[in-house]
Amino acid sequence: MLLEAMLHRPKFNWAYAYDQNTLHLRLRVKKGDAAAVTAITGDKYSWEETKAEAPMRLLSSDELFDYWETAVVPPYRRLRYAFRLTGHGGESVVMTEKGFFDKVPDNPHKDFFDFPFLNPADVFAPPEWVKDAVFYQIFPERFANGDPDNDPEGVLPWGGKPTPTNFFGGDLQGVIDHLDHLERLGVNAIYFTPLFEATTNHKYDTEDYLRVDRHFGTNEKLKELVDACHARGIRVMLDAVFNHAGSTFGPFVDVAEKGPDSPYADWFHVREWPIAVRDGIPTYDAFAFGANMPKLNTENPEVQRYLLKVARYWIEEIGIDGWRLDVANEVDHRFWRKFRDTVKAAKPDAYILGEIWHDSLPWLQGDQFDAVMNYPFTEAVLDFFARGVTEAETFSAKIGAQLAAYPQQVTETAFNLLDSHDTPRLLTECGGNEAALRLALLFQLTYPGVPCIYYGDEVGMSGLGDPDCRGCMVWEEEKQNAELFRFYREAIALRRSHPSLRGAGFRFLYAKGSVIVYERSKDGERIVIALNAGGQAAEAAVRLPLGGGAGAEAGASVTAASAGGAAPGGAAASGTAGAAGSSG
Ligand code: ARE
Ligand code: CA
Repeated sequence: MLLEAMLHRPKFNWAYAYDQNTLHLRLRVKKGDAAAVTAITGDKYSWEETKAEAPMRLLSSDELFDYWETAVVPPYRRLRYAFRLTGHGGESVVMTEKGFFDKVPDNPHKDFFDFPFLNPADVFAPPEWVKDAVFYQIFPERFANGDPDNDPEGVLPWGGKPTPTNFFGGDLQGVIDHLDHLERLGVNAIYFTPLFEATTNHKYDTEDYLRVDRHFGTNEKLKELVDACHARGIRVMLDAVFNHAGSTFGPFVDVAEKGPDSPYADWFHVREWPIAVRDGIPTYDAFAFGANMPKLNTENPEVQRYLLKVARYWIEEIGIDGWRLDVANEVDHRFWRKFRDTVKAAKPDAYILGEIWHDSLPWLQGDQFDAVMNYPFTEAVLDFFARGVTEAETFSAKIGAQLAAYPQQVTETAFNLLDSHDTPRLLTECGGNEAALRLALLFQLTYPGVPCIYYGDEVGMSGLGDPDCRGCMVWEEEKQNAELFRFYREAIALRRSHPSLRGAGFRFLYAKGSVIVYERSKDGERIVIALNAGGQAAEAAVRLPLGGGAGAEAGASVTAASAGGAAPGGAAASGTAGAAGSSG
């Protein structure tokens, strides 16, 4: 076995509290190296009386490594531990914090890893409701125009081509008018991109954090919308743009006018006075190099007080259920810790979702965010199902790496999207191939985490990246893809009616060429799903795990239609075992 490949560190995704009693231990080993792994555990203050061994199971694999995992309930909430690995030839090695041993060292727990104490305050506990949520993302300027009286000047007829600067008059009344559509689709949570007063059509340049944009409605209108949503069991999450303000934000206007003498001079990061833009680069920090988006100094206590008041206001006065944090990774961690404490004090089960496109573990330790927008998931799914640039082996490796990279709680509440207002639409990524879209959607809706559907995808809208993906919602029935809508509705209903499709229990049974077969399980319910992303029908021989007896299996052959044809290339077998048939 390759010792250099073995990795473990206490805390992070390797040894963490899953709940108030349970620790999860994980170990990385070279792929295929270990035949069995055991955790040797005990309490540091009563080693002899408490020592025990726990077999580990294979959690997932990526291209290079296997990840082994076990759950342990320590008798006194403390754990000393090491790992015994056995190779396929029967050779074995013990891995401790101090290195590798041929056998368990004489004074074992001195050299072992230490999880000092399972303190409930440190347990990362994302809101429970999120695990059962299916989100729907709305870009308010483009969803529906319910009130022509509040339209901005120069508003264009609904359905025109979106540009970075044009307006079509969408508003909150339009959303209220179409809640039936959301309910029919089966979603139970909305994510709104920014709603507050701002100059642009996307509203990421906030002018007033305490007022709904006049072209969208009023604070009272938002309250009416939130209440109407709650009455239907739909939760509401808003976008918090706290990394930067807009250049028309009062304090920034003051700074631009008065320079260093402004009482708000320290609210921003001015590198050089006066406020100006030289060769396209502002003299102050901004989002990217956008002069209209000055970065806020979230280390300044006054700025903190102001933004935390904003965070509380929309929860306490308007009743929202969560915050999506824009450009979350460019804001300091200390601010986000205060933000979390404030938000959770106002509403303990509020969902805090950071916008981070890259590895996000530092923000997902329980003291900052509940989840991040899972763009690595997006990329893996699109490459396999939509763009056809990866094979099943690579896809399963990418997903396997993601499962191992985070604590299980993170997997359970990750925000899994296939597109957004910042990316091309799913159908466009699929090159217009609706069967491929259906497969990607099925995977999204049968995967652990929180799926989010971007408005309009369900009726067949397409679009390239920003701004093309921000088209006006298609409401004329004859222009909607009714069959696709039915498929979305059924896929969402399928997820919502099977707990195993929402839980963390996920493993690949097969991944070769264009075919994946995976098992979803929870509390005795098991569902096996086979998807074929290829252009031709394919067959796969799979060992299906049986319920009950350990290791019991049954052979099965799966035939999956191709994604190239009219029929989606999926097949599913549910129950404890048995052959998976073709759904055609
Ligand atoms: C405008 C134009 C664009 C143009 C851009 C260039 O519309 O056509 O390309 O300016 O400056 C908002 C608006 C955008 C607007 C932008 C700037 O919605 O329409 O673009 O403001 O005025 C990175 C960030 C991530 C950010 C994306 C866009 O890390 O935080 O870029 N996303 C949020 C919102 C956006 C919003 C802003 C931030 C600003 O969701 O809608 O833009 O408030 C890789 C990188 C990522 C990168 C990602 C996308 O994967 O790893 O870091 O995200 O690509 O580019
Ligand atoms: Ca309007």
